[in-house]
Amino acid sequence: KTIEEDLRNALEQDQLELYYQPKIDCRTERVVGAEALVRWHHPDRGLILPGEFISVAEECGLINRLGAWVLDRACRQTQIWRETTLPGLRIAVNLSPAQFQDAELVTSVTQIMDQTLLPDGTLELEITESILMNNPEKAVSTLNELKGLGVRIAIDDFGTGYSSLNYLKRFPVSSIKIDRSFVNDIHVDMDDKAIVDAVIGLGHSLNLEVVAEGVEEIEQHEYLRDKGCDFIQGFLFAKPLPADVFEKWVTERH
Ligand code: G
Ligand code: G
Ligand code: MN
Ligand code: NA
Repeated sequence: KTIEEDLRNALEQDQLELYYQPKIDCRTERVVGAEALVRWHHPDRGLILPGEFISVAEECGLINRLGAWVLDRACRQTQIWRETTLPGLRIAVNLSPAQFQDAELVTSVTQIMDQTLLPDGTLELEITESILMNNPEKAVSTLNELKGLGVRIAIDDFGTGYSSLNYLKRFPVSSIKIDRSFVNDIHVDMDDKAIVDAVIGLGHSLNLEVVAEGVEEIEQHEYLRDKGCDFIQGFLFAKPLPADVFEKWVTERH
């Protein structure tokens, strides 16, 4: 059987699971939210990471179903957490380019927001720079519709794309996530320092929240905190965790 057939089954047979990576306030070190990251429990092959199957889902037209499942699951879980153990929690969900272009996206986000009643600003969708460049006019209108639903937009992997900076002005974006390739050597490499300093300054002067990804060392956290970065994610704090483990991790930490 091909991975494509297997993936069809996965959706029907409940083999997908969301893991959650904490997003931490750089200054107070409190957990403010989570990024949902999909995992596949393959009956024969065990745990498969999204790097191996998101592109397959895109190619075989399953990405919209998969993405709708992720969005629905992440928002329902967040609603439950907010009402029980984790009040105020925010949730970020990754969108692939095909999902962003799907005419049904705004409709399905509207439905989920109606069903879960998540307050404005609770749901954040992470998109990459390339999504905005394919069809900028369409992208602006989609983003404005999402913004009207109280959804925040983050630019993921910021700095790795080809686009000009002017889209930060034109598109209704609320945060940027500095790609982890810039964060890796931040405490030792002068060029990476310069890039990260500039991105934090740029983000703040445009009133955007700045998030740094891939923080693994205390020195990286300290550098980012001293430069005024708002939020951080990374293995220094936690890997992406299954829902029950995430909940326990956050409640024991606070
Ligand atoms: O979880 P991991 O670090 O292995 O994620 C690898 C990549 O897969 C990341 O770029 C992430 O954005 C992407 N990814 C994870 N979950 C999802 C998802 O639910 N939808 C989409 N479109 N991409 C995802
Ligand atoms: O592209 P995106 O930002 O959505 O990717 C998220 C991916 O980054 C997840 O697969 C997650 O496992 C990974 N990740 C998260 N924190 C770290 C980290 O500190 N170091 C490394 N190497 N990967 C990380
Ligand atoms: Mn992401
Ligand atoms: Na990223």
